[in-house]
Amino acid sequence: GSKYDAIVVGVGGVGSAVVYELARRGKNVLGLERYDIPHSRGSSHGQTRIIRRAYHEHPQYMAMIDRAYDYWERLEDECGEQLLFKTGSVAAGPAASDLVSGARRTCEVHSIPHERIGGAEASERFPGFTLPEEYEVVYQADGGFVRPEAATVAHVRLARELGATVETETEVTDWRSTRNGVQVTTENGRYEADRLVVAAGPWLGKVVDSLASAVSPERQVLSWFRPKRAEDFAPETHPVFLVSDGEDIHYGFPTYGRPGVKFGRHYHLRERIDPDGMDREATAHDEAILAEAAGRYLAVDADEPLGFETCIYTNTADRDFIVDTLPNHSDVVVLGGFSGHGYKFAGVLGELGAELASGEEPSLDIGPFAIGR
Ligand code: PYC
Repeated sequence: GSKYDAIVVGVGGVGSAVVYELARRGKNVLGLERYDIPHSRGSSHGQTRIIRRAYHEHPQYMAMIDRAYDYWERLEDECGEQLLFKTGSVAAGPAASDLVSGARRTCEVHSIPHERIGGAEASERFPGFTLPEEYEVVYQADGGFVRPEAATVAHVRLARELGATVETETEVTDWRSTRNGVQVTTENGRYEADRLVVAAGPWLGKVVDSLASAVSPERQVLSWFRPKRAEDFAPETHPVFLVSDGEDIHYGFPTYGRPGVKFGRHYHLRERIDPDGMDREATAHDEAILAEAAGRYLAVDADEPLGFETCIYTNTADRDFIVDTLPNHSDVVVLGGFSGHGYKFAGVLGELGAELASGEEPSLDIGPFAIGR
């Protein structure tokens, strides 16, 4: 068949953005997706993902977060749908916790407007919370959530309108570098391109053997709980939140896209899994630990969960991303290892992937995300 400028392996949260950004640059692009658009076996389902400026992880994400907000607003204009909801974000916990001290530090270093309030005051202002009184809370008004499934669908629709080809239910079984590009083998045939972009989420270590030990897929369980008073969890009323107990971080959202309050535990049980063999049912143990924590922090019926979903984090050793070309394969771009905090950047990662796959200088410093860091 014809030779593409680029083939993108994985058309999920990030891969769909790469396909769209390549199509916007006028490239002849093929996206290969093993499941459907969207699907719920990877890391970009469950209706909502947090976006926040109070980035406790590291100030190195700040340039990227500014770009992420710009990206979501642009994509909303292009697809005609609301994808970003600013609800405000809360980081709560002991003042000395990495979460709260990191959120505070990032806001101070980057002059981000924020408020510091106590746990009792936060629970008064946002009555969905039942936070410990002695907790410190960093509230930042620009925080909110984005809609992963809707954005994946929008990226693919817009990319197709620009001439991109996206094949679904098509598993990549092999790829190799050739003298003048790459050859990709699927169950349905072989394709050639100048460049390859791998955005395979938790399957990254399977698609790129040399990265198998750099990434560790982790089983993550999401839960939905019935609020005691629905109005306390409307997106106009309740912020997205992360709460540290000094050790673990829990997080959640106002009600959107599905009944109830979505709640999870960041680095849930630290279970390393095979994305093809993972148990996708929530166990009694999953349910018990999520219900206990939800009951601790939120005005919800913790004893009667409304439902669960499993999802996958793809963790690197330092929890920072991988955005790079493969050593000795400058025509192979890798985007992955988002370690449970990447989705908010999906569009920016799409831009960076498209730049690398077009031989352009990346528009942000990707040094911290180098494979060999
Ligand atoms: O990146 O904000 C985030 C987040 C919250 C829970 C998991 N990731």
